[in-house]
This record gives sequence, structure tokens and C-alpha cells, in this order.
Amino acid sequence: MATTTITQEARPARMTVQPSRNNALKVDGTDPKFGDWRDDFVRDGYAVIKGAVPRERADKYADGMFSWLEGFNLGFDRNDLSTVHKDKLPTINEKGMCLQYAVTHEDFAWAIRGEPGVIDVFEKAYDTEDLIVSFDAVNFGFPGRTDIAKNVPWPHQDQDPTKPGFRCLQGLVNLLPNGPKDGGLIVCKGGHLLSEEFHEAMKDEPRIPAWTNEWFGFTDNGMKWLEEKGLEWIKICAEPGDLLLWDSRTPHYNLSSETHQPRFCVYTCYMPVTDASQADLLKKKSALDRWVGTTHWPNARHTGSNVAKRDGADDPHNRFEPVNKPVMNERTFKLTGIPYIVADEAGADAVEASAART
Ligand SMILES: O=C(O)CCC(=O)C(=O)O
Ligand SMILES: [Fe+2]
Repeated sequence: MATTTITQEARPARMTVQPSRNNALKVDGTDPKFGDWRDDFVRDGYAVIKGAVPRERADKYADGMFSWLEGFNLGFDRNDLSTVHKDKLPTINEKGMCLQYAVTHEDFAWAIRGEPGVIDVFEKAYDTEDLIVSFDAVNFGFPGRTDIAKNVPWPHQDQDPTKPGFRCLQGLVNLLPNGPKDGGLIVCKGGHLLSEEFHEAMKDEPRIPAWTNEWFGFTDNGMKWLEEKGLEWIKICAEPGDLLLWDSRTPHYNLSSETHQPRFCVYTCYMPVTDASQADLLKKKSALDRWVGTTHWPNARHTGSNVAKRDGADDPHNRFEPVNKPVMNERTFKLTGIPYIVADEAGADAVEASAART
């Protein structure tokens, strides 16, 4: 079994969920003042937590990511940008995302998910320690790529418009210096609070096709609506180790670098385990067993595959397990959701009831 290959320093006993979430962010105009990043987040729909990961460790993770790319032995060399070419790299899409090759379970990705300064932010946001984390994509954004499609703007929300309200806090840990022209996340400041009004006003606008209901793409008319409301698009700048947060309702996308600076990040999204069903947790466990990914939604409703394509065929360099398997401590193992899986039906009912109470 694949799970037995995960090295764990400690495996906690089955977890019981603590019910209180009284101080969880509501992002509906009723939040108190917190005196920290939460005030920015509630107001603007995004926030930056400086140094959530200490610089030294952020540099180590970036180094691990470069080594992972070089480890395919296809000719990519971090010191020679002329080697940035699809023939010399694993498959990375025009948005910089790498979704296969078990990359989401590499040790660097799990170490980032387990960073105390990152977890702490989500514990505060949801007012609970009982969290699960997404097995989301890793971003290797390189400048000047003409060998793959151009990254044209893809402004979107990551949330079903028919399910309004604050439902998902997205995050990414930035790992390389990221200035105004270095590519990266761009957000429509304050757009989260106008989301319901937007969808009401634009309900007759034809929809951009989406592979999941939890995605909404903005048309030119939609973008015009945001502009007429006076909303501003902000390219977020960050240093290695900074955590960027945004509300899934905040319109956003990413830009490619216009300099010689690559942009690397790992997406980190956590949610209360009580928002996931027992079936979700079992699906999540299966994703981990098979070393596949999820979207940013930690409840694993959608799981991915490790089969990347190269020139239309299965990539002969596909990998189905991480090169460096994660070492999980008690905290990261909890984030897999596995300790919250109850074997018997009575236990499953108890967890569902606890979810309903909160
Ligand atoms: O790469 C980014 O900055 C944003 C990616 C994105 O839209 C997402 O993770 O939902
Ligand atoms: Fe997104």
C-alpha cells in the first residue's frame, strides 16, 4: 500500500473535532476588527502575510523545486534560461501550473503545507485546528516562454455563483522574489463583496464554459461591470516565504513574468474538516494513496491524475510517485484528513452531526 511508504514521525490516534468556531471569519460585514491581516482580507478580498515561511526555508524549498525540474534529466539547467523549453522540462501549462508527476506530494510541497506560520493563518481564519489541506498544483512560471501557448488573461472566481457567501480561503506560498513585472497573482480588490450583486446583474450574460461549477470566468462585459464599479486590479508583489491569501469570490488570475525572473509558488488551501463529508475524506485518502492531486478545494471532490501528455501522447517521463516522499509529522498527517475517518457507521454519523452543528 502506498500510504505505508509515507514516512511519519508520529501518527495521531483518531481525531475528534472540536465544535467551537465562533470567531471564524464571516466576510459579510459582521466581522469584528482583528488588528491583523484579517482586517485587510475582509475589506479587500485578499491579504499578504509577510514571512509566513522563514526566508531560509523558503529558499530551500525553491532549491528543491529547481532540483526536481532538473531531476528529469531532460536538459533544464536553472542557471541557463535558454534551457527553458518544453522538451527539457516536465509538462507545465501556460499558467505555470504543473499538475501531474505526483509533484503535489513531493517532500517540498508537504513541508510547505506543514509550515507553522502558514497553518496558523488558516487556523485563525476558521477558528479551528481541525483542518484539511488541498493537494493542489505547483507553479513553475518561467519568463519568455514562446514554446507553449501564451498566458492570456483568465479572470475568474473559484466558487459557484449559486452558492454565495464566504466559502473558501485560497492561498499560495510565494518562493522567489516577485516584483511588479515578475508575473504572479493579480486580484480585483474588493470584488468579493460585490459578487452577489454582480451575478444578479449579469445573470443573462452567456457563461464561459467551465469544467466545474466551482469556477466562473469573467467575460469582457463582466470585466466592464467591475470597471464601472470603480474596482482596481492589483498585481500582488511578494518575497520568498510570503503567504498570499484570497477569497475564492475575489476575481483573480495570474500573469506571466515580463522580466528574467521566474515565479514559483505552491498553492495552499485549507478548510475545516467539518466541511468535508466522510465520503470526501475517503476520496482524499485514496488520492494520497495514489499520489494524485486535487483542486484547491481540500475536500477532494475532484481528484487529478499523474498522466501528463507530451506532444499529444502519454509523457514517457511520467512519474506515479514522488521522488522524495513526504515526511509527515503529527500536524501534517492530520491535514490529510485520514485521522478523521471513522471506520464504522455510528462514527460517521457523529462526524456528520458535528459538521451540521457548526
Ligand atoms: O497562480 C496564481 O497566482 C493564481 C492561480 C489561481 O487562479 C488559483 O489557484 O485559483
Ligand atoms: Fe483561481
